[in-house]
Amino acid sequence: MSAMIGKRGVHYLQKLKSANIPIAVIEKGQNRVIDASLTLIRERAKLKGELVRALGGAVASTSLLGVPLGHNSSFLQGPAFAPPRIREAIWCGSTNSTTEEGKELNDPRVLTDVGDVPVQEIRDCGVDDDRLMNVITESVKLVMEEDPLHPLVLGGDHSISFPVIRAVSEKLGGPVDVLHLDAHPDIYDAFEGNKYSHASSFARIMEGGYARRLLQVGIRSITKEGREQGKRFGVEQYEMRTFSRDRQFLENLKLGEGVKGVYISVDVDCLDPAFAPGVSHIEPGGLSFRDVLNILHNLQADVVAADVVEFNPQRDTVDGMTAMVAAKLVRELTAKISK
Ligand SMILES: [Mn+2]
Repeated sequence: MSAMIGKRGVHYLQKLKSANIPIAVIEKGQNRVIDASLTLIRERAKLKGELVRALGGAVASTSLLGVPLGHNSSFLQGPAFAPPRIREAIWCGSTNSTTEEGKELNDPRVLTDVGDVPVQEIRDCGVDDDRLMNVITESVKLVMEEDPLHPLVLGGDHSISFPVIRAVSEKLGGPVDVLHLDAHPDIYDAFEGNKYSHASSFARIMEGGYARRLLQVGIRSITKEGREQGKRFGVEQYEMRTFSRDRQFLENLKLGEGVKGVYISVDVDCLDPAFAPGVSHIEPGGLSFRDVLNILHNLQADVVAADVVEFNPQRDTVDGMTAMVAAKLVRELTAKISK
């Protein structure tokens, strides 16, 4: 057990316990840290909500929320360091602030940022993943509370899509359709004994009834269990080996009719590593960046929220190519959400 905790990163619960601090004192402290964390997100979301409402005219406005969590990864933990790198690349002077279809990102009615959920501080005081996932869900709901803000979450590893999609579904009062771009189906019942693993998030989402349809696109690393779980939950899995055949359909999707909206989850490793080498699980044979943009640009849907996950800065090229790729995904998703 301690070896597993070590592998999942800095976690001080064992240390706190061995220091003979009474459990009641630890719990009281944890509650106060969680309260402070939620206050931070609530107040930042209120600030950005007031700003957007003061400017007027926005029906839906994208707001970035960073979730720097990497300890539910099965291989490397670098995605915890992604949010600041993505933000930096969004505003990189080498490009301009206009999306391909003409949205202005420097207009706060299009894009604001409510900062990061303080994942490290929450874990440092020994909070377990059940509660951490609840804090992430509550944080997303706090952003959605500030109409017209819509969350675009910066991961972090893919484990965060479960608490985020749970929040979106619960807040909207019903399931959403989910478009999931990934090399992997992330639908193991549990991975290495961890039900919150980044390889299990979509099992939790389907069990919870948070998604009506789940379309997985870009799949090219899938086991027998991945296919069986896909069948069990009625997942529409589109594998890369048949992409040339499926392309016409996938580049003209219409989703979300009869449900509360559409959620898009983009694992950066959906892309071929030639386009995005800075990921933990390099899997050749993936989508081109233009394939992904065609799917997103032509999608007919009310996109209510999204995430971009699994960018690992520790594996990026020295000139930060994958950071720019992740940032452009965020930019184009912002355009898709904002109205
Ligand atoms: Mn993946």
